[in-house]
Amino acid sequence: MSKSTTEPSRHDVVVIGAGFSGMLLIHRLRDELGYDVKVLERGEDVGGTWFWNRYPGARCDFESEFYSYSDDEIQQEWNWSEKYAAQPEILEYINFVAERWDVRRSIEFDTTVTAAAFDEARDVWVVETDQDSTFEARYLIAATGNLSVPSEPSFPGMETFTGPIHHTGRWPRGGVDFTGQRVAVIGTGSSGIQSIPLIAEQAAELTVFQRTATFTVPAANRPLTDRERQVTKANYPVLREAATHTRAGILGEQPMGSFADVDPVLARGELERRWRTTGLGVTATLNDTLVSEEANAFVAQFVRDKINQIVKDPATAKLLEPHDYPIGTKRLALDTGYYETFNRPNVSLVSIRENPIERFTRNGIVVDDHEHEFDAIVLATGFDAVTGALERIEITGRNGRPLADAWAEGATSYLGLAVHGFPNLFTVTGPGSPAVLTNVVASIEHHVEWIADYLEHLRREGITRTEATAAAQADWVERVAELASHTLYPRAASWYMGVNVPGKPRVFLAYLGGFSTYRTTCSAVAADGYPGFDHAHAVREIADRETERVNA
Ligand code: N01
Repeated sequence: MSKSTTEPSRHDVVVIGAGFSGMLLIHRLRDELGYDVKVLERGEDVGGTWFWNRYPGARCDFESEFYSYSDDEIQQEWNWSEKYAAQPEILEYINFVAERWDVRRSIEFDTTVTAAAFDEARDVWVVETDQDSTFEARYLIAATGNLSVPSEPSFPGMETFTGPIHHTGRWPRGGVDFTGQRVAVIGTGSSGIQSIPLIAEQAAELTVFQRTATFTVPAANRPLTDRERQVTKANYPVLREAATHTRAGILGEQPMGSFADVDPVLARGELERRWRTTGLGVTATLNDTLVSEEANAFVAQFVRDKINQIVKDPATAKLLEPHDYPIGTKRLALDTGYYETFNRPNVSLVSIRENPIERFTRNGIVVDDHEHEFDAIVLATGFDAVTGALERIEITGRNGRPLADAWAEGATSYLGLAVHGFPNLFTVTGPGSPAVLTNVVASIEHHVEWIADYLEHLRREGITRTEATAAAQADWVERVAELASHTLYPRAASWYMGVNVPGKPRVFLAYLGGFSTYRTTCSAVAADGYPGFDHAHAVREIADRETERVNA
C-alpha cells in the first residue's frame, strides 16, 4: 500500500460508493445517529449503477414505487411516471434525495479507493485513494454495488477498430447518436436486451452478436395513473412492511402451486396472462420452477413458443430460443419489444456460439472468416459481479492478509455482511446475502439498518473491534452452498456463479433462503447479542489499555 504524503482525514466511518447504499448510509449514520461519515466515490456525482448505466433503454425491473427508499416524506412527495422508470428518471429521483438529505457535503467525488488496510494497533482502517489522499476510520463500509465493475472482454485486434467502442455499464454522459450508422451489439443479457430495440430504431443497421440466447419476458411497462399513485401512497407503510415478508422483498403474484399439482391447461393460461401483464411474475407461476426440471421445462417451453410466435424468420427464431440453461437460473430479463426487433429489416442476428468472434479489425468484427463492417460497437458484456469492486481494491485485513487471498477460492462472508479476518469491515449487499435475487433497494435498506444498529451496539458497549468468527463464516458459506445445491441455479454459466469472468472461482454468490427468512436470521443475530462476531479480542485490548493507564 503506497502511502499518501498528506495528513489523513479522520472519520468514524468511511463508506466506499455513493449509490443507493452510500447515500442511505450518510442519512442514517450521519443525520440520525451523529456519526462522522465520509463517502468516497469514483464518479463525479451520486447514483452508482444509475450514474454509469445510461445506455438507451436502461430501466429498473422492479416496480419503481418500491424500487425506491421507504422514507416517509420522500415516498409521499415523489411521483413515479411509469411502472418501471427509465434511467434518467431514476437518476433524477436519486438527485432529488441527494438534495433532500444534503449528502454531497459528505462525499469526495472523482475519488477511487485504491487500498485499505486495517491497523491492528489502533483498530482503524487506513484508506488510500487515487487522489493521493488518505482517510482513517474505525469502520469501513463497502457500498460498492454488485454490478458496478464492467466486464470487458479483450478480443484480438480490439485496439485497431477505428470507431468508438462503448460498454453499456460506462455509457457516455451525453449519450450516443447512432443515426445512420452500422452498429454492432455484443451480448444479449439484460443490458443488451434493453438497449437493442432502441439502438435498432436509430441505427441504419444493427447486428447483434449472441453467444447465449437469453430468456426474456415483456416488461408490460406503462404509465402509472394518478389514482394508482394515490392508492400506493395511502398504503405505503403496510405495503412496504408486507414486502419484507416475501422471498424477493417485493409484493408480487403468488404461484399457482407446484407443477405436479396444477392442471397444465390452467397453468398455460396463467402463464399467458402473466406474459401480458406481470413481467417477472412469469417464472413465479409455479412454485418449483427453480427446483424441478419438469416445472422448469414447462415454463421454458412456454417462452420458446412465444419466441416462435413473435419472430417471423424461423431460422432467427431458432437462434433466439434459449436451450443452454434452465429458465430463471440466469437473471430473467424484462424487455420492451426485444423479440419483435428481430423482425425489423435493419437488424440481423449472428450466433457466436459455435464460431466465436475471431478478431476486431480496423473496420469491424470477423466471425467465421467473414468481416462485418461497423461504425460503432457496443459491448453489453456484463459485469465482474458481486465481488469485482472489492477485489479491485488492495484490501488488507488482520495479519496483513489480502482480501484477494481470503477470496482466492471464492468469496466468503458471514451473512453477506462481514468477512472473517477483516475486522470492522461491513459489506452492504455483499456476497452470501440474498440481495441480487431481491428488490435490491429493499435489501440495501435492510443492511443499512442492521449495520447502523450494530454500530450503536458496539458504541454502547465500548467495543472498538468486531470480526466475524471463522466458525460462523464457515457455517454461513456452507448454508449458502447447500441451498444452491438443491436448486437448478448451478446449472447455468451465470454471473451468480462467477462463470462469466475468466478465472473467477465458481461459487454461488447469493443466499437462496429468501429475503424474509434472511431478515429473520439477521434479526435473531442482533437480538442474541451478535453471536458469530468476535468481540473478545477488542474487550481484552480495552482491558489491557485500561491496565496500562492505571499502572502508568
Ligand atoms: O450482463 P450479463 P448484463 N463474447 O452478464 C455476453 C442487471 N441488469 O449487463 O451468456 C461474447 O447478463 C454474454 O454471453 P454468455 C441484471 O441483474 C439489470 O446484460 O456469457 N459474448 C451475455 O449475453 C443482469 O443480470 C437490468 O454466453 C460475451 C452478455 O454478454 C445484470 O445486471 C438491466 C462475452 C452479458 O450478459 C447483468 O446484465 C441491465 C464474450 N467474450 C442489467 N462476454 C434491469 O433491467 C460476455 N458476453 C434492471
